Amino acid sequence: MFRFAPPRLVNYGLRSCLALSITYLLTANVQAGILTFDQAPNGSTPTDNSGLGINDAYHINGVEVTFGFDTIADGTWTADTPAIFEQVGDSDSGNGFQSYYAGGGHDVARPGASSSLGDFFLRQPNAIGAFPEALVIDYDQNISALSGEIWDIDTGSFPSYEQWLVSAYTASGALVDSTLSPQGLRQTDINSLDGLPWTFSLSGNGIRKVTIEFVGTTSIVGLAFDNFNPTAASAVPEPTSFAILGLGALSLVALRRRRMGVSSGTPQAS
Ligand SMILES: [Ca+2]
Ligand SMILES: [Ca+2]
Ligand SMILES: [Ca+2]
Ligand SMILES: [Ca+2]
Repeated sequence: MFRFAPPRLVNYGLRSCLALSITYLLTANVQAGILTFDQAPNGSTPTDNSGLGINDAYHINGVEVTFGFDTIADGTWTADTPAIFEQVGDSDSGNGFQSYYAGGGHDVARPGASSSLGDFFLRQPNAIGAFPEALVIDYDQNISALSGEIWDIDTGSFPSYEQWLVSAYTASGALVDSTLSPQGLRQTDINSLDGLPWTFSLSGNGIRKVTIEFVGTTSIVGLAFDNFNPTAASAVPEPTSFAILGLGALSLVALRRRRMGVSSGTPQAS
């Protein structure tokens, strides 16, 4: 014989389910945070070709993170010049890259690109040409992983090429991890990264600073930086996992209800 469980037990089950859902949503929100640069740190829409103040921190994934270019060759990675918000698809002379496969304009993803530039990305402070020392990314606390995208690593002056070195350091300047991009191919080469992202990821203990240095050979250089996950997490549950989690919680409630019905209403064999 089946009996409804007392309301208190049902409430407990629903509360557990709700708590699990809220925990999931909070966790997913934290893990999935990505800086698209489609908004300034204060939430406003950036202005094309304007600077991101070197002390204007984005607050994301529980950390504060700032961006700026190091132009002074003094042996220290110190941001001294603002990175620039570049508007995707605008036609002025301030831009981040040439979009050969998107029709020859600037700052537009190649049709079919798996990632999106959205409305804005960050670029170098000067026009396309000689590159500063590095883009420097500073954290207010230690983190253990990060990922991001550098777009359009190619070259308009083959056999010279664009290439980037991304490095992570501790607060005391010890190298934690680094990764080297591919060398840029002719942008007319279908296998080049013209209008496409190269995704990097770094991990290790005590990361407090990240640098992106130009290590290529061409003198016609632009950096297009976007979709930065400052504290990349490896295990972001999929919506299907959430559905399974929800089903599991509901099954638990049903099981408890059934047990309650059995123990209180049906004689047990012994
Ligand atoms: Ca963007
Ligand atoms: Ca310096
Ligand atoms: Ca522009
Ligand atoms: Ca290009």
